[in-house]
Amino acid sequence: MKRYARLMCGIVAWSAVSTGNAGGPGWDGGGPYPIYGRSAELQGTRSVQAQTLAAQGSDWGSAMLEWSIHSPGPAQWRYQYTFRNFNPRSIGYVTVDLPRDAFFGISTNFGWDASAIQNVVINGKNATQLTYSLAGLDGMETCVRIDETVDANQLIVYEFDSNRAPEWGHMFVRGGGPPNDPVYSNNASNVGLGDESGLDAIHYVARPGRLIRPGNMNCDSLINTQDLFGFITALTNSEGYESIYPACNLQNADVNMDGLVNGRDIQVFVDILVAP
Ligand SMILES: [Ca+2]
Ligand SMILES: [Ca+2]
Repeated sequence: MKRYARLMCGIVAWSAVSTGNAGGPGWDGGGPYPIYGRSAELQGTRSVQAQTLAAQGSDWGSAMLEWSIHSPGPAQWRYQYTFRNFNPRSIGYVTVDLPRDAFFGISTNFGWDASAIQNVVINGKNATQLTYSLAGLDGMETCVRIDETVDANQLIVYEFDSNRAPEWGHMFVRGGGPPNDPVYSNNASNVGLGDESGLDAIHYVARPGRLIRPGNMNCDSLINTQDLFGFITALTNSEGYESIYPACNLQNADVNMDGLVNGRDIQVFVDILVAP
């Protein structure tokens, strides 16, 4: 629980606004995609790239995404995203790129962790996640269609609960006109999912991250001797661990739950393997 407490103490008012690609911790701006999988700030803002809006025939030049995340209890997070300065109905879809471990199976027969995004509310009204897909930079995407017109302040507020703490990832926004607009009314799986080339991506957004499951170092469904190598690597070379297991969570090595990954976890890890 110390880890949880520390997370809550880490709330900072943080703002990083830029045009074009927004930077973030660990990203030097090089390459097409930033680095993901690091703990993200619980509050922050991002500008939305103007090119996207121009391409969609709308005016998103000053559009802004703002997020605020709080944790009502252990392993519970409420995510709130506020879109500002969008014209009414100019957002057709919002897509969240989720980590690989939110997705199970193979492409033709898959499932997902329904607890990763649930209890979806848009502008105070219950909404439904429309589609999941094995896509995205981190493994899968989930999409919601924005049926609500914006309120008097031209805000769109997208909220949901998740079993996952925030990590850096990205979201996609897609334009949409009136209901008979072919872009807006088309199938979400065709138009709602993100364009990885980045014109409609908002980089370095705090979004639900990887599940924490202490002791499971290789991200399969088991905790067993197959996790030994990952555990040792996590303790001795954390960067090496993250490059070998990019979809896994280094914090899974914190098996004694004291918030640290170090030698104090070894005996507990051995105990778990002997009596899982
Ligand atoms: Ca495992
Ligand atoms: Ca520990």
